[in-house]
Amino acid sequence: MSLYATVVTAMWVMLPAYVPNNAAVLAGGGAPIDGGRTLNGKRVLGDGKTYRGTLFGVLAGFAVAAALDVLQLDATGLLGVSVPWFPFEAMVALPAGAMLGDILASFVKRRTGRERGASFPLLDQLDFVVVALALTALVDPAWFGRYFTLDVLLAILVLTPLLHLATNGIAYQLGLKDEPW
Ligand code: CTP
Ligand code: K
Ligand code: MG
Repeated sequence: MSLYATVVTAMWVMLPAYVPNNAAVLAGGGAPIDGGRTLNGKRVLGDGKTYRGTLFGVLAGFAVAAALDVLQLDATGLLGVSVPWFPFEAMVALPAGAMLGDILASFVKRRTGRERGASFPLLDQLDFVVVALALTALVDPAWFGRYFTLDVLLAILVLTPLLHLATNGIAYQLGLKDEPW
């Protein structure tokens, strides 16, 4: 695959996992998932992980995957790259895995003494990617193997932190997010 095709495939296939974090920021507020409970004196997850944000994030990622499926044939012609078509399993696993990864990262942050909103370089930028990929590989290994080739995985690992920092920086500038990470 050319570098162009690799990058286009990587971004297309990851969009349903990229959108949930940003959608959750817009929908945040409401009851925290941990119900305010603590573990060794620290919140289990913290007020930054809510039912509303999680549900909205997963639904937004699902909707994006569905929309991309509608555009798939046109995009393939327009971009000159045979972009992936998302099966139902991937439409759920990519956004649900992304939200789960973000939640697990907050668990790790609280256990390591970081307050809500504190940054944890690399974990912040890759938590959602790792779990989104793992869950997708679990529910549809054949589809995963077809599109997540080694070059695509490498492009995802390099481009995701940059994209994540850029979108969060924009959300911070717009006043939607409290911190730029
Ligand atoms: N959010 C949410 N539910 C989620 C994830 C995010 O409601 N599952 C919302 C919250 O309003 C959160 C905001 O999106 O404050 C930003 O998300 P994030 O940066 O992941 O949370 P933080 O507040 O920074 O908390 P943490 O330190 O636990 O990451
Ligand atoms: K986060
Ligand atoms: Mg944060």
